Amino acid sequence: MTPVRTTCPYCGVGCGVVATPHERSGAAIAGDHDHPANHGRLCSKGAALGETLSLENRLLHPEIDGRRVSWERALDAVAQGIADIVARHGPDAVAFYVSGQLLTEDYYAANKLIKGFIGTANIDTNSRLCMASSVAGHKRAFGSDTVPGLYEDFEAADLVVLVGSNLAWCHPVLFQRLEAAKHARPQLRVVVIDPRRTETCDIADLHLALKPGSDVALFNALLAELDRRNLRAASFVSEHTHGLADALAAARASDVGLCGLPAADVATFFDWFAATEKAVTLYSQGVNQSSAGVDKVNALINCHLLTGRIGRPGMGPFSITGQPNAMGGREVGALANTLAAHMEFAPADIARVGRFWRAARMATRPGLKAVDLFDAVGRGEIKAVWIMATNPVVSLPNADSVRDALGRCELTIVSEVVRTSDTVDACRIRLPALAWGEKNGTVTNSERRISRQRPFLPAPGEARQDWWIVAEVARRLGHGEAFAWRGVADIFREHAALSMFENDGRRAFDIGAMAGIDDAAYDRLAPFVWPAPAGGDRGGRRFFADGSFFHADRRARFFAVTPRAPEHAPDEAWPIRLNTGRVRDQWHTMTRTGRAARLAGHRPEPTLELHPEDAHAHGVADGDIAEVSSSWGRAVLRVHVTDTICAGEAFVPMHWTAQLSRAGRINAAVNPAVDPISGQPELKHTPIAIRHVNVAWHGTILARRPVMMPDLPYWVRIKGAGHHAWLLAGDQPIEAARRALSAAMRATNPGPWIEGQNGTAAVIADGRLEAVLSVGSAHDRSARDRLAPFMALARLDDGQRASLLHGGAADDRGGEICACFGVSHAAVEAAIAGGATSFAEIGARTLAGTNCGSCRPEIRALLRAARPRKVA
Ligand SMILES: Nc1nc2c(c(=O)[nH]1)N[C@H]1C(S)=C(S)[C@@H](COP(=O)(O)OP(=O)(O)OC[C@H]3O[C@@H](n4cnc5c(=O)[nH]c(N)nc54)[C@H](O)[C@@H]3O)O[C@H]1N2
Ligand SMILES: Nc1nc2c(c(=O)[nH]1)N[C@H]1C(S)=C(S)[C@@H](COP(=O)(O)OP(=O)(O)OC[C@H]3O[C@@H](n4cnc5c(=O)[nH]c(N)nc54)[C@H](O)[C@@H]3O)O[C@H]1N2
Ligand code: SF4
Ligand SMILES: [Mo]
Repeated sequence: MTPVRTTCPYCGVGCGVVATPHERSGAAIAGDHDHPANHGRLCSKGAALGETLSLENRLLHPEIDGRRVSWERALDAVAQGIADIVARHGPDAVAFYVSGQLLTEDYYAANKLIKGFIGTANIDTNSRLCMASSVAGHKRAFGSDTVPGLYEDFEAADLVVLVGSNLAWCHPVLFQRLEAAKHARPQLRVVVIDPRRTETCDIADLHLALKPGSDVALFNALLAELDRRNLRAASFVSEHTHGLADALAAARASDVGLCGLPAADVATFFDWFAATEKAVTLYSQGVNQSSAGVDKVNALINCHLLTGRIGRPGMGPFSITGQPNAMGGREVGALANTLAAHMEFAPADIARVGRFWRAARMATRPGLKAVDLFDAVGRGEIKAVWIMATNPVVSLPNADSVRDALGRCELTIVSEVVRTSDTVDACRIRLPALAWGEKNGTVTNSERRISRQRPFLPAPGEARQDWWIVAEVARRLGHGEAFAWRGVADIFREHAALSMFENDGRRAFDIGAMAGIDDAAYDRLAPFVWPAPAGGDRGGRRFFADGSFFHADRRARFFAVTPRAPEHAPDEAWPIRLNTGRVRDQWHTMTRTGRAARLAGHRPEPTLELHPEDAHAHGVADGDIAEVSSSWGRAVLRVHVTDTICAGEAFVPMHWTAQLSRAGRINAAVNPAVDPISGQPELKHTPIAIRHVNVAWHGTILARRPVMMPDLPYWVRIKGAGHHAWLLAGDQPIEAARRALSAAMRATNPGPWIEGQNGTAAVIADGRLEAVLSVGSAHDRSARDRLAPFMALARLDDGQRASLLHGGAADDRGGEICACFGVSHAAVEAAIAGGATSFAEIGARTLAGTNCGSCRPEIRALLRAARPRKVA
């Protein structure tokens, strides 16, 4: 089959992928050497894309109330339901909740329907949880939501400051580019500003583990210090900016002591920043997901404006985006408070967009932002909600209230690729969408580069692309003409035409050059960076080097910002600060990465990371089960004790859902405080209490077919190669538990139950291992690794059967490090003990780190630990 060039559906790096399909639901995946974002590299998640394409748990037909219906019926029900609610309660009783994982064309269609034809701006996107503070900060400073720089600026810089970014795990290919640049030019310094010592710190020359939420105080102090040292770019500031005096006064008044950092480290950071013209400040969710998120953004932009370090090679503030099309969503204006093509809810813009769309009923004011939107659903003010390509029952804060709100809502519609998810399960009308590899369109990455996602697999079942579903509903609502696109190229041209419509250089986003391309050119479209105005230069330029900003007077704004503590402070009842985020090999709510067995080894469970002092104080040890609770809800997790976080703080990954765990869905406990300007939730900071959960036993199950877990305080389901695995723990007596688990396992994996030694028992039918259980009073981390090879055998011979049932515990391999080749910590450590001193030698002995490279930071940490003074 012919290889197809497309773009990775995960992070905002936007790597080019070459996919070569080999069967209905399979493809060989490689990095695209010609794509400027990755030059052929892929991280562990990208490299495993081929394993996520199966049709298992795909939603393949429309459903109403759990029953399969025709598209006609489903679309009629959606359209009639919306029309009816608008007639009875007005357009504001309808809402869409969409996603940065929609393609630009899908996104454009959804936004056009609700804002131009249903007549409400009650559409928000999961970018509210992700980029809203950056958007607002950009607009305050620049007058437009514009990322000034390009990826090559990291490579050209002499100082890269990473603020609230775990780049090594969340944008691994950019991390690798930065690492390579640092290797080539050792004078390139890296500073990491993060309360946790993450894998990203591995290449850092300095790590500032500041107090959570204190970034404004740090950047205020930097601003004051830069000014004190006369580093003001005098003519740039006087000719192209406003507001420095106020910003400086606020900066001088704020106290860097709030950051709780060693004075010498702060001084080093300031010295480096002061001395380095080519400085990039890259920032992510440690900045955005905060009740002071917008102020954090402006605090760091202030420093770049003061020094005039913006828009030139190797310098500038750089907001790195999370989702593959977070930027596309901003371009089509799908946030509740923006209009399409970088326009706002100003009367002239409303009229302009309405004119361009020939809108039947144009929204005239901003709609509700995500957290408020679901509150309004809960209060019954919003009576119809249509969710597309996002899983809010897992990803919104105070998530149980989101689920309850959906349960009470009159009309709940979800467009999804999976048949079951925490959100799908809560919605009545389910519409099957095309997934990555099937859908067709464009995405924009963090450096404003627009790339094609191209289909390489046939559409499965009755699934249709999101834009088509929207257009069919629009047609039924009587707006067929405005949605009469024949395909995605039509939508892209319309989007491009709107970007240049009455623009005259007033709006940064202009891809007018694309308004007239034909279908063939769209199909061939090579990745390009905007702006790309009609007839203009399409060189993919940076913004703002010339000092021309997008406020009416063309000047940038300094913002006076004052440190503000997170909205909810820890107290006696909730003494620990909960921070949340990501792990290397999982993507969000795991509906796709959770299908790949090779991505399950690195972090198989939802963990609560705790500092040793706090673990001790709470009577919990590594491997124990603990409950996290807050004013909002609770979760139950596996304890991991580590000194990578500070005392008083805890970290839990956001990924686990009710599908994959008993109670690992951490957002049930996360507070719904938001930034007052951006409405972005404070996902990095919730006061919590921790309680040791007493369990009598720990167990591991591997089974060919899914097992319905009995009621237990803790279980987590893990994808294995050709089987499912569960890690569990319970409080009933161990013998009672064995009986209950045996019954549950045999219900779906029938066959004789055979008891072995050391707590092992198995279902073996016709010589094949169908399911196996291992239980004991202690947590046995190695059980899954010991049992998995037996599941891979077609038949057990006598020796294999004896070693399965009577073998002792295996050595603990310390968890997996390399996802591509399944290499454990223990194997890498053995290679180091055997004399390997470099990546190359470890790779030669174990293969670890020789494919995608995502595990290199962890390998290097082991090398460092073995030879403290020698850096790999
Ligand atoms: N593997 C993987 N990669 C992903 C994703 C994924 O799900 N999995 N998701 C993608 C998406 S949508 C996004 S938005 C990005 C997110 O990418 P990142 O923002 O890099 O990831 P996070 O882990 O959410 O948070 C980053 C860091 O912020 C730190 N932090 C917490 N509080 C503060 C604070 O007050 N100040 C500072 N300075 N730092 C703080 C946390 O300790 C954490 O290490 O990742 C993208 N890439
Ligand atoms: N505690 C905590 N919570 C967080 C965060 C955090 O750091 N901490 N981060 C927040 C951030 S930055 C983000 S971006 C969000 C992400 O949170 P979500 O957007 O809720 O997470 P995903 O799992 O990516 O959800 C995407 C859904 O769309 C489906 N899907 C995939 N492709 C398509 C398609 O083409 N069409 C349709 N219709 N459906 C599709 C997938 O199956 C999946 O169910 O989580 C936020 N929540
Ligand atoms: S860094 Fe990884 S997840 Fe991000 S786009 Fe590239 S391959 Fe995909
Ligand atoms: Mo995100």
